[in-house]
Amino acid sequence: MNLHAKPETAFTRDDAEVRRDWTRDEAQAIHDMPLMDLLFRAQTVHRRSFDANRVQMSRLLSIKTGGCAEDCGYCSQSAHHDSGLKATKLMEVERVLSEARKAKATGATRYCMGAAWREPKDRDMDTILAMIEGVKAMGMETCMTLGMLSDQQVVRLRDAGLDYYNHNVDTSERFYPEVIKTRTYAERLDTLERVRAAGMKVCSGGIMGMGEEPADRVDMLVTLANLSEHPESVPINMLIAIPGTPLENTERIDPIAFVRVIATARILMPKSMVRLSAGRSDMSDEMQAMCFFAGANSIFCGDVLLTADNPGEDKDAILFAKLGLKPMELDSDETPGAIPSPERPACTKITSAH
Ligand code: SAM
Ligand code: DTB
Ligand code: SF4
Repeated sequence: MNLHAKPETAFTRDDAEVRRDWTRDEAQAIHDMPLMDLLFRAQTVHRRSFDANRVQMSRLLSIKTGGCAEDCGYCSQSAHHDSGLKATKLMEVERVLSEARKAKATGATRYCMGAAWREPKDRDMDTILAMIEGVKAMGMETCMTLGMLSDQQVVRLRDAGLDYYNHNVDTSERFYPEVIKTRTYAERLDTLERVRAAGMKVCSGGIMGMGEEPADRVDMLVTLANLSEHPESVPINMLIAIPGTPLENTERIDPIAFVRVIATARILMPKSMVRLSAGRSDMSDEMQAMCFFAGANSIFCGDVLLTADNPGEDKDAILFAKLGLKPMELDSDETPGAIPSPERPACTKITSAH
């Protein structure tokens, strides 16, 4: 037996290409590879396009919380579930800008504003546009997630300078109706195409651990990888099981199964930012380190996501120091918009922790 043999399955010619013709069998075979081969291949793909020690930092703000008409089974903000969350009105522009200023001071390079809407009402659009213009003027990238959009709304958001629109497919087409009944998968894809056609960058991913099968995770990634262009940003969330929602008692996804999804996303979409999104508060340092090794290169920083907990600056600073990770800065060639700055911590008060 040759102990030094290279695992043939770990290398393919195609890994340098951005492909949009993945078959589900190919993707499933990648997902199911021996873990060491999968991680090695994902890391190899990752290093072709990115500095493997840099992580992009985004910050979230809920600009309109709760009372949402949709029935997404995971969500604390749906009016269909009793999560105990207090609904709020759309935030005032000045308050959003003051939060954005703080986020920038802690190093976030992208500011993501989320509203618990099925779709925005036209009467709210002027306020939304003022938020985009204000955040952009601070020199951060802007991202919004407002639900479905009409053609007219897409154009107004783009003209105000919105860089990214987040709209997740969430899971496979097959599993989707088990989680959400008030809108269809096709409606979700329509909005994504509308955003893309208007020339904005797309942020789209999903949630792992909602009771789906591994095949559903693969199908979701194939859907994203075969869109007309790959989403520039692919958030992979781990379900935060929220009391009062239909998914509150769902069994947690196995950490290695989650890492497989990250690695498969990296290989299928080699030039996209893969964001290790919701659920980090329930992940060990080791699990997060494996996710970064598998090709995740973006996180949400700060101690709150939209309504749920996130590790916060101090914990992330310690993790980054342990792993030797550094935040990405804007205006780099490294990503759709980020190069490393040598020393500056992002969203972090870097402490030395070994
Ligand atoms: N209402 C908009 C929409 O649904 O597109 C925007 C906000 S929504 C909260 C954004 C995304 O957050 C969802 O698509 C889902 O993927 C993720 N999310 C929401 N609740 C979550 C939870 N409990 N755990 C993990 N991810 C969650
Ligand atoms: C995404 O995929 N994850 C973020 C962002 N897009 C908008 C939201 C996570 C929400 C987690 C649950 C909460 O905070 O309520
Ligand atoms: Fe509403 Fe978005 Fe929550 Fe669904 S995920 S209930 S659309 S806020």
